[in-house]
Amino acid sequence: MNKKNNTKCGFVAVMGASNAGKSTLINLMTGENISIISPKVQTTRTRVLGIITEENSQIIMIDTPGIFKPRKKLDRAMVSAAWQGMMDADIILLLIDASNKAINHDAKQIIDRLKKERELGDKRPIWLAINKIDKITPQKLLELSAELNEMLDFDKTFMISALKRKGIDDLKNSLANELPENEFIFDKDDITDMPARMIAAEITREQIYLQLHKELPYAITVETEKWENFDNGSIKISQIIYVEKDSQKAIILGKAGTKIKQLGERSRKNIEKFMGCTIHLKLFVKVKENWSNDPERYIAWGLDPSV
Ligand SMILES: Nc1nc2c(ncn2[C@@H]2O[C@H](COP(=O)(O)OP(=O)(O)OP(=O)(O)O)[C@@H](O)[C@H]2O)c(=O)[nH]1
Ligand SMILES: [Mg+2]
Repeated sequence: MNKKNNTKCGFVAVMGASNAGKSTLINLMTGENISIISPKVQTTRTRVLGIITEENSQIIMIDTPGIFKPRKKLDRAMVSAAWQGMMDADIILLLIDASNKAINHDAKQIIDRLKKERELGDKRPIWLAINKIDKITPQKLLELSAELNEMLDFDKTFMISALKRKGIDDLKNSLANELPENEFIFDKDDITDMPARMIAAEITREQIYLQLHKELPYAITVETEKWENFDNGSIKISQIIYVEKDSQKAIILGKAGTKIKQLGERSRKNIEKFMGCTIHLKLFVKVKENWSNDPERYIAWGLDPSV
């Protein structure tokens, strides 16, 4: 009798405080920039899947918004999406930023919640990955690892640098081994379930995070309004940047429209890299005072407006 090749497939939720490097890790593992990255906190706003398919295994990484103390409605929806990601996973991977002076409050909150889940009988593996090891000494790293393992008895501990690509193969192989035996859920060529028009909007939002200062990135959201494919293979994309006030619109436009031009050029180049074709990108700025309370904006992003 012919034995069928057993395949393994499952979800890994990457949890962590804002800025721990969750999106950097997932992009590195999938080999594509599917989740946007910035040095600012609260970059990821919704659940993003990164799919890694190798011969017999399909690891579906769930990139989650960082956990932080929510103040506004959007914050609550983001944090809720992160916990939902955790509930959906077969393996929970907690990412800790080793470059922080001490284990921060948000990381402690996550550890407390995971501990509670375990006490309630949750048997799923909880793994620890200490990230940004390029920024600390081996001595400090060992101390941090011991401290974290004292707080929660992690099933496995990894020491990695997502930026410098250290320790990633070991983590990936271990995840693939631990996954349950299942048929593949996604096609082997899929890298994410996020529609291209949403990724294109995220790429523009990434530029806003990178090029505009202070609180402004938190006052905007970007949506792709139109997407036209042409016979010559190029794509015309129109996007709306929603802001809350006229003064914010003025900052995004810049003097004589210089800022929005710069944003549009960088975003276009990155969308071209991602899509592998010529992109014509048009950006519009709209003032919508209450966009962060508008259920439509949440639904567009797969967030729950009712939390
Ligand atoms: N030095 C160093 N920096 C890193 C490493 N991994 C990520 N970073 C940086 O940390 C910052 C935050 O990275 P992100 O991947 O956006 O972090 P995140 O956890 O997804 O953040 P949120 O989406 O805001 O929750 C970026 O500036 C990254 O370049 C690492 O291993 N070493
Ligand atoms: Mg992120």
